Amino acid sequence: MNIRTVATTPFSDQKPGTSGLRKSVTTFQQPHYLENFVQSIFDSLKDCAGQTIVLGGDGRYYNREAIQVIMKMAAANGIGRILVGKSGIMSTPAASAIIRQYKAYGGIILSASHNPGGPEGDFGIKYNITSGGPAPEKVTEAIFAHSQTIDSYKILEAGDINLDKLTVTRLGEMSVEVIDPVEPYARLMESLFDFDSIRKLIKNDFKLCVDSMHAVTGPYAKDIFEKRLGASGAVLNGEPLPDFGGGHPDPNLVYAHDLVEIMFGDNAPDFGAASDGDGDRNMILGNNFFVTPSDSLAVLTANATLVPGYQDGLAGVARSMPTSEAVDRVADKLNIACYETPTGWKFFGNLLDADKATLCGEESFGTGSNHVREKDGLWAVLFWLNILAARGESVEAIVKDHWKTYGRNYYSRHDYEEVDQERATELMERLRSRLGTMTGEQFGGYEVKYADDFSYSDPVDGSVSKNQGIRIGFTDGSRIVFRLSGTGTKGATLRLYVESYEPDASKHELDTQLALKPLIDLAQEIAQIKEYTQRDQPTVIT
Ligand code: VG1
Ligand code: CO
Repeated sequence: MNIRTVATTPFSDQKPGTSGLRKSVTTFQQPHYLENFVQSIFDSLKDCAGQTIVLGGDGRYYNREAIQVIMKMAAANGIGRILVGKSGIMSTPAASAIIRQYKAYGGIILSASHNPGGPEGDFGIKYNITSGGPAPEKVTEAIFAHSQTIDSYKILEAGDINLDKLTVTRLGEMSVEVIDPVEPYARLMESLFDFDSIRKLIKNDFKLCVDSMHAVTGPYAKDIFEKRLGASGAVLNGEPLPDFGGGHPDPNLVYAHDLVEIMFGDNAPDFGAASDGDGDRNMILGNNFFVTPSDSLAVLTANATLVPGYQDGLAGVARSMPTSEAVDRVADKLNIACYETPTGWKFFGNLLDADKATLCGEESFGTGSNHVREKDGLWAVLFWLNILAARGESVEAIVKDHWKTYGRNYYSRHDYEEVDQERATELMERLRSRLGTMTGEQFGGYEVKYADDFSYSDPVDGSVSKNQGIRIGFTDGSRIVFRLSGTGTKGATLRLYVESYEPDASKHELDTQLALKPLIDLAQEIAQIKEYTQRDQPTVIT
């Protein structure tokens, strides 16, 4: 076995963000860049010698090359076995499921999720722990610390492995198994949902359309919706492409335009959904109807006992801080706990492991449960289909009925992408400096009830995460939240989250942007967004 030790020097920018290390492909293509980070992962793992690691990615440009490098480095670092997805493909939730099913030590997932791909696009890498979940902050901090002192990495000199055949081979002493990344995931889904009733629903002329956006869910969606559930032709853009067909694999109303055109056109199907680059996000649409992710979490929670995998009820729910409080009202009624965590799925891991929460969600089109430790796009689609089959009503009717029962949380997120980093930081600093004196302050009809920079104490391990976003809450229950993205790769992205609560059912039909206009104007006044970002309009409104 020929292990080469290669001398290297640190890169200062290898600090993982909200979800792993994300950079442009060209950054990753610099000599030693990928290798330094991978070696830092292995160096920060204790007792990983001889263990099993799961490996795969969303199929974006540079996926295959990176996989070959990582496998050779794993072999040189004493890993016992690698389970790699066929063609290098593995969705994020499937990787989480496979880590758990095979009792692997951990996993390495190659994805920049919803960021564009291709030679000019982005690439990313994240490490998942034994539970199947994203590495918690103490692990990502250790990886970063190693990356800042690294002086060499180890790699096996060997030929490439054929990723396109299901085989078991060796790289040095390490076993390499190329596995089917779809089957174990599809079986898990069959164990949670009532496939028979969904199949019947589809047979009864219920039409659905699932947009995989030329990203990782294509093979999963074809297997589950077309093959197992009989919805032939339901999958749109189902071929994973290295550049996602030039698109932006972000399932929202702006980027999932193919689906939006179909669902808001004449003779629209009954149900539509889209997923992102790595398959952990979902957007749910009815015929001419958009379900906000925050409402989706609330509806799934309220209807969970209709689904076999959750028929005994939920231990609790959790949502990220900027996610609307719609689910809080359901938890209240069900008399179960509701946790508020910082943005990013890694903060749900402890709550799921400790069985404090069963369902979790984020406003950014992420929903999931304790079946894995990642958010799960197709799981959410199946959950909705199961509810639709059980209730026999339309998506719109179910959501409107939900509002009638719980009131409606009008909710929107405005993103200002690629703004100047320094100015965005200044905007946040200025807001931060005003927080101490804001409580009780009156802005037009709004009185500030609290203003803080969100800090989270994990109820399981006691770890504290500070500076997680600025919240300004008003006495009428409405809120505005500001934070800077931790996944962007160009300049800064400012996110403004706006929410108001309307209990009166006669006022549930307003256009969201109109209903929220007074608060959006107020956010502008308080944060001077236009002045700082030098933009008149947000880049994306969801
Ligand atoms: C965004 C979302 C966050 C999500 C994260 C990773 O982070 O807001 O809710 O967990 O992306 O999702 P940020 O820091 O840019 O706001 V994914 O599907 O990109 O792995
Ligand atoms: Co994603």
